[in-house]
Amino acid sequence: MGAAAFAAAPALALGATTKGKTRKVSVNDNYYGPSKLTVHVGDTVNWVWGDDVTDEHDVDVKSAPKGAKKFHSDLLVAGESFKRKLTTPGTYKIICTFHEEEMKMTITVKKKP
Ligand SMILES: [Cu+2]
Repeated sequence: MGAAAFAAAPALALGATTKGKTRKVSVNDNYYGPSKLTVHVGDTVNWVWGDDVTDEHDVDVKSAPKGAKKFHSDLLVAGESFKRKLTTPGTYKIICTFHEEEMKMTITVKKKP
């Protein structure tokens, strides 16, 4: 048991010091999946428009943490994608400008442990 714990430690330390992860969000006809996402500073969010999407959608930051730059994708269609690295901790509220009432998501960016 002592040996197993010892062997696992270096792998964990390596993971914590390497660059951020990429987290996928699917863009669908009038919803993002998931609608709530928690990531860490330095992670990249990659929005991917599904192959069966029939309408245009975008990714628009409605509110961002203090000091963070807002961003806005083009209106994209099936098979396209858009990514952003999030470097400021806090809460990002994202909407699709075409379907603002129903199509929104929240991303919480946490400081690295
Ligand atoms: Cu939309």
